[in-house]
Amino acid sequence: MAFDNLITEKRDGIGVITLNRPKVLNALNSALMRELGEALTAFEGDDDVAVMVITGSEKAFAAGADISEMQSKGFADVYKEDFITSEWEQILRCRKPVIAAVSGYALGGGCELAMMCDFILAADSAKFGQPEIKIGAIPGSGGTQRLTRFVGKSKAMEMCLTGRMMDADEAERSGLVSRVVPADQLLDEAMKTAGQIAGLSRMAVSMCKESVNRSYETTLSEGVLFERRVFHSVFATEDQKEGMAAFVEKRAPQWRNR
Ligand code: CO8
Repeated sequence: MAFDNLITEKRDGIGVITLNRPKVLNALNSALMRELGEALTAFEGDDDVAVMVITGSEKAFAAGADISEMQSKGFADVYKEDFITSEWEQILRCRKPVIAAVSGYALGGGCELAMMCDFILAADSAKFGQPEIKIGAIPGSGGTQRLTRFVGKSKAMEMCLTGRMMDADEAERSGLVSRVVPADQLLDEAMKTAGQIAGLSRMAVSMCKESVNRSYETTLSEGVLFERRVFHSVFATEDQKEGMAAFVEKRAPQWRNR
């Protein structure tokens, strides 16, 4: 796959997508987001890929939606093209896990993009924020909603109302990121974590992802019921038979992804 604004690579069952507009700190313009959607769709349909990693540069994961591209749009333009939902949310349609590996700035749409991934691994240099308020706007792709669920109302409200950035330690303390690693080890750590997941049953991984995500959409009792039904369903898979047999026989499982 050749793109103008991304670099993609496939390695050991992992599809890596590197946002690549370094001159503008990976500002997310519509061309980049269209390409990101295409790359995710291609990896999603590729049997050689089990897990995806989205990353940026050392200085920026992404410094937000491209302000130069947005500045002259009017209400009718953004309303008619339903600016930002469809293309930008392609990531939410992936059934394979998607990991965000964030170094440097993840601001505005960059922070929102990271939060749409299944989890965020952060370099110690990472800085998260929703600074749209400083340019007379508000977050437009889930920032007010997802950030609030990650870090709670008080912190999310302060960040969205002031536009202040959160460093990697605060992000880890607040539950926004799963782990912080030294900047020079970020991609290696992301690949290692992705590799662990890629070595598991794809059926189980996908069903597990679906169950965790359900917790965001429903009540606790409905979510637990959903989980139990999915848990029951794993007993219909060959991988559950294989995984449990391998444990009992003290050998490595041979996943069939069925
Ligand atoms: N859009 C366009 N260009 C940008 C952006 C951006 N978001 N961010 C940085 N750039 C450009 C700069 O204009 C500059 O270009 P040039 O060299 O031609 O002048 C270049 O990148 C380097 O930037 P700086 O010189 O400013 O670098 P600094 O290290 O001094 O500062 C900052 C880095 C703090 C990140 C600063 O660039 C900044 O504040 N950027 C804007 C951050 C921002 O406001 N982001 C929110 C944008 S609005 C948004 O995201 C709405 C989300 C809607 C939904 C999206 C769905 C996913």
